[in-house]
Amino acid sequence: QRSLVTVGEVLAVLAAPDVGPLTLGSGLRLGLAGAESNVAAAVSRLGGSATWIGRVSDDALGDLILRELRAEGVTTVAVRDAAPTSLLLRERRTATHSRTRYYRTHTAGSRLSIEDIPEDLVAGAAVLHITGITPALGEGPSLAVTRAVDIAVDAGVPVSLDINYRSLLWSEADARRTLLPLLRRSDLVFAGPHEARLAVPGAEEPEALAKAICELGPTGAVIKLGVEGAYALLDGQELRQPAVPVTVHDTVGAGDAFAAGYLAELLAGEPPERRLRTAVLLGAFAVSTTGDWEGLPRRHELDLLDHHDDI
Ligand code: CKP
Ligand code: MG
Repeated sequence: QRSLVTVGEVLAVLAAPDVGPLTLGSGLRLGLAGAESNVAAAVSRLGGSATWIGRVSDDALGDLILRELRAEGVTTVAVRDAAPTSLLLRERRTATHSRTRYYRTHTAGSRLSIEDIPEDLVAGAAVLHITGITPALGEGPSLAVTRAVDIAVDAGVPVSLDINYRSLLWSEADARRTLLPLLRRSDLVFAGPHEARLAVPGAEEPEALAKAICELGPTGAVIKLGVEGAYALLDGQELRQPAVPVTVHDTVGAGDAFAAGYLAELLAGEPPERRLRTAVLLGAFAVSTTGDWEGLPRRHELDLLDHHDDI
């Protein structure tokens, strides 16, 4: 099977296990995160082939990142860099309010460059998946993503874009300016309503947002609606998929899980209805488990959330 190829940065997460302000001597749990690697790992767990391209630090954290991705069956195409791994600090300030801080400047991932993108690999991909996070990391990563899209478009490889707007990294105006040219050349776009409005201001409802996105070039737009499921416009065909009801534990990573569910079924040659169904199922796994991606299912576990009365 040809691979899903993605380009991004893996961060080390330092998550406070306790509620309240950080104190001297309080513990921090080490984890890994990153939208693109989340997608790659999730696709791999569903039996799809996934390849992650990026820069990782030349130290223990870099080793950990590569080891974990490889353990998940993801092919890694990584440049080792003397700069450190980016950090994401997650504080549980109150029981219901978490605070996130990035430490991701002058880091290995943010030094990604055009030369790090192997042409053959992208040209031979089943799909190139990119997100709005990598271009927000700086000029080098932004050019690298553009280069990957250039190669994909020239080779006829479909491009999938998750807008993934991060207000901590850049302004909406900067995001729009950089992401619109990428969106126009994408085939498939994933967005929450707010992210979609960022790309196509003026439209409000999911139907209008998807239509406006497709008028810019993509043949598919999938609007993620959280507890209301998803709305998709795919080759002019409208599809609606209700969410799977679960107890929400932690919503971070839900969007990546959703995209991965959709893309894994696309790689497997499944029809749109099935892609959307698996997408919302993966979103449900992500929100009802701890961690951004660790709780995502293997393919044989997919029906777990469908049959919760089973003993
Ligand atoms: O849109 P999502 O909640 O699915 O994305 C979560 C990821 O890469 C998370 O793993 C985090 O590290 C990040 O997005 C990010 O850079 O914000
Ligand atoms: Mg997202």
